[in-house]
Order: sequence, then C-alpha cells, then structure tokens
Amino acid sequence: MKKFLLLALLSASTLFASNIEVKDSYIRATPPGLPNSAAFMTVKNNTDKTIAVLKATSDVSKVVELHTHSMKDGVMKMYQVPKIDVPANGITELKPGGFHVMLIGLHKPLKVGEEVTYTLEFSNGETITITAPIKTVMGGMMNKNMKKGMSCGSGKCGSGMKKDMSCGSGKCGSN
Ligand SMILES: [Cu+2]
Repeated sequence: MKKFLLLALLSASTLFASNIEVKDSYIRATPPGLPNSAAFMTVKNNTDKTIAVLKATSDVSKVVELHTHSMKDGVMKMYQVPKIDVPANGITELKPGGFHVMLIGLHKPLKVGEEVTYTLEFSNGETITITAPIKTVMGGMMNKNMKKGMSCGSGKCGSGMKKDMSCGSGKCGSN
C-alpha cells in the first residue's frame, strides 16, 4: 500500500516528463574483423507501470537482438532475451556484462568518434530513436571466445580514457 502511494506521488510529479527517456547511450567500438558489437544505455521509465524494451533496430548490422549475460559454470555467457523490463518509475541499465542491444553482422567496423543510430520499441507502443557515440568499452562485455578482446577488457591496455583509444583502434585488441 505504501508503495502504491509512493508510486502515485512520483507519477504525479513527473507528469510533464516523457514516459521513457534513454540516456548515456554508447556503442562498443570494434577492431577490424570483429563482426559484432553492442549498444548500451540507461532507460528511464517515468510511468507507474513496467515498460519493456521489446525490440531494437539499426541499419549498422544485419541483425539486432536484445541480449543479457549470465554466469554459468564459471563462464559468462550471453543469450537473447525476448524483452528487457524497465520498472515503474525506475531505470534499467544496459551495460557491459549485463543487458545490451547486440549488433550482429556489422556492415563495417565501428570506429571511435563515429556514431550509430538505432531505434528502440517499447511495450507501451512508443519508439525512441537514439544516436549514440562509438566508444571503447572496458571489460564485462567481452565474450570468453574473444581472446583478443580480453586483454583489452581486463584493462591491461586501456585503463585510462586516453589509453582506451588505442584499444578501440585495434592496436591492443588485434594483436
Ligand atoms: Cu550479446
């Protein structure tokens, strides 16, 4: 009951905000030859009902899927999910090692400094198109199969902002 009242209050106070906000989005840079990337973002739900991300689309890759990661037998695996819930008056972070929008079959390498546009479709019928910068992404996201990526992800190469750049340009990740 308390929770309900709180939600009602929050809902009233955010009456003039958009129902859904997508913030701080970025796309993982890829060295040449790596066919997949991912988009990350914070999705904020300003309504008093759960809203789910149902679908993502982009023309940078052949396929776009909603993914998450989980640890199984000590190995981080990622798999497709049908939707990503964003709680009422809450946020869901899509970040390395967790939920992400998977870009599969890139038409070209994603270079730091460039941008990617993608669209999210939500369960309340809204769609939001986001243009996000391409950045080097640390850790978490790296698939165990991507050995080359791991040295990058573990921070050996890119533990500072500037050092990241060499990671993204493939100097670290492609050797
Ligand atoms: Cu994925």
